[in-house]
Amino acid sequence: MDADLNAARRAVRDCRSMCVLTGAGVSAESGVPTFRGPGGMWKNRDPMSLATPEAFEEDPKTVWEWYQWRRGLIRKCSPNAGHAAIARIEREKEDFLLVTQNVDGLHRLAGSKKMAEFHGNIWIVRCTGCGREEEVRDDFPVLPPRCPSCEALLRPGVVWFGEQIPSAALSESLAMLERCDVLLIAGTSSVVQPSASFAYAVARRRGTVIEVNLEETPISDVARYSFRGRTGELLPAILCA
Ligand code: BJW
Ligand code: ZN
Repeated sequence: MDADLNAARRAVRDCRSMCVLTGAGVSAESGVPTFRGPGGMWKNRDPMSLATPEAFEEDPKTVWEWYQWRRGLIRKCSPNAGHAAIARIEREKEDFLLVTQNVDGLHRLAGSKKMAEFHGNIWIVRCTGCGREEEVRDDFPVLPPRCPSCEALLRPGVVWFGEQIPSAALSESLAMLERCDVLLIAGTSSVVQPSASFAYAVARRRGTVIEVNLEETPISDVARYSFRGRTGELLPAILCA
């Protein structure tokens, strides 16, 4: 383990081009619930009735109640040592991209700038009628909220199952996967596509894949170094050597 930790640290230290992919586990120590696994939000909820365009069409109020509840939780959370370590390594690398599946905005609060928000952002709302987008931090007094310009329903600016990844985030990420020396994957169950395929793309061309997760995942065997533990401890250990 220690030898691997040193080797992973060296790989990070010596690389020119680095990509980091994060998931809900990175925000867990900040108090943001994950989706799957113990304590995950989907233990007693059906993802298909909350995170699909069909669910929103059928019952926008229930979907918005879930998002308003999550927005309330996230508002009280602050970035942790894992977010901070990722923000710090960005400043040391010539070529860097953080791809986050998280919609909570905590990476930005920690200081990350070179970032692709792969599944959108929970603070952005978009009009289903005129397409107008804006950042709204406050609670909506009435659910589901409606557009002040055209009265159509507003929706959260996140990516639901069956929807496309935002095109700029996708193209930036795919280009990075072609050239990065190191891909660090942290706190994701690696079951949601297309981000679950990142590890294979980099391993195929012999780039170094490093994983940090409490548990084994479908990509653990693909990673050159796969560490079991908390991102709040392991990310500073790997990135801030
Ligand atoms: C810790 C920790 C600690 C905890 N320290 N670790 C190819 C094959 C099959 C299906 C598909 C396919 N291509 C596309 C699909 C369909 C679908 C998909 O992938 N389905 C699979 C589930 C089967 N994908 C899509 O629809 C995507 N769109 C797309 O591909 O468009 C083109 C297309 C469409 C349709 C067909 C084909 C092509 C869009 C995916 C959108 C995902 N949206 C969600 C919810 C919306 C955002 C929100 O409300 O927040 O995004 S789903 C949910 O899962 C959320 C997350 O971002 C995402 C990933 O979850 P994540 O981050 O991995 O969290 P968890 O909870 O799963 O895991 C946490 C991990 O952390 C665990 O492993 C813990 O152990 C660990 N952990 N604490 C270290 N302290
Ligand atoms: Zn509108």
